Amino acid sequence: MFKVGDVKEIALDDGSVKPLKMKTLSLKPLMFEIPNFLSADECAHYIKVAKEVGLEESLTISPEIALQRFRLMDINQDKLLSMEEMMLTIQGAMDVFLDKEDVLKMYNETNFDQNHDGSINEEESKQFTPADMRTYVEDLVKDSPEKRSRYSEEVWLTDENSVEDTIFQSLKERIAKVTQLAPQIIKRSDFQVLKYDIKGHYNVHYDSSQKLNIAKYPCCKHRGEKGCRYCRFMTVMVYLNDVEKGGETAFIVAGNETVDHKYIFLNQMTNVYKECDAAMLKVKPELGKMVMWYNHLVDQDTNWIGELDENSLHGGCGVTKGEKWIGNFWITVSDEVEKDLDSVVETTKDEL
Ligand SMILES: [Ca+2]
Ligand SMILES: [Ca+2]
Repeated sequence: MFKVGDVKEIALDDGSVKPLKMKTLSLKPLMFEIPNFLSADECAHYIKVAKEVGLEESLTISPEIALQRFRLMDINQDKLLSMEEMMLTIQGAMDVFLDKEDVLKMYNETNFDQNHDGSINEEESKQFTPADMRTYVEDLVKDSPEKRSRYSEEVWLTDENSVEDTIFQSLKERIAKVTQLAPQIIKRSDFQVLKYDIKGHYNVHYDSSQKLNIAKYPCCKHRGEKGCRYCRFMTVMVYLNDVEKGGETAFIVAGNETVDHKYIFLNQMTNVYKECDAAMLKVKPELGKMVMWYNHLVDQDTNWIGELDENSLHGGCGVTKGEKWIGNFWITVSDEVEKDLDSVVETTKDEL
């Protein structure tokens, strides 16, 4: 069994002199770190390739969807929207995290709060539509990207643009070795390189989907299919540089017995840009270091991907000095458990 703080040595059969040292960071979610998983040259390689292929701004929610899911969050049902309720309304619809000063400024600049009492009544809410609010908020985040749920640039490195890349192919073998998963599973997973500038961050989220949504989303998404859910059994993240300040990966409920989503939402705990220090577990970026964790529990019957591990909720804290580069390997499995398991059994045989 694993114990937090334990270090296990993993010898690589690729001619490396030193074995890797895998340390257990958490049991909920099950999570490990391996320093020097990539060499400085390998890190530089991925940054160079990412720049060559070209990074694009990471997308957040589209304006159309923001309007579709717009709900006034009158949580105490007094038919008045308080300042906090307005903050949650904008967060819920637009993935933008305003503070009280921002809301007050919006009221002042738009005459939304006509009677100037700091809250919005039914009459006032009719004058200022969700579309008006969206336009205002979109303008605001242009100058204040730290208020968005996510601020980064990204590029996918796939077999199509990197099949000739022997460094990339050997990384996959190394990942197969440390995760003890079949190379076939690693091979069909996606690798993404991300760059965070100053104020770059990613508020708290899950990397995978709940399995209980299986009726609504019956298939496992592998790049872009519509109507499927994410089946990212594990996340393997590598830090490609040393960050001067900030940019920790924060697991806000690691090790907690229960995860109270309502409490987390109402207290804006998902905003790691502001609340990074409150996280239960923080991993500092370090050139070449890898962290990996299970996004899902293991199903007792199939011994394979089970329900989402609610403790895997995490985010990337704000970069306050320098820039941050990471690579994310999302280990995606399928609903064809037998097929996935067959390939694992084959690997295990090889090792015997
Ligand atoms: Ca209210
Ligand atoms: Ca008012």
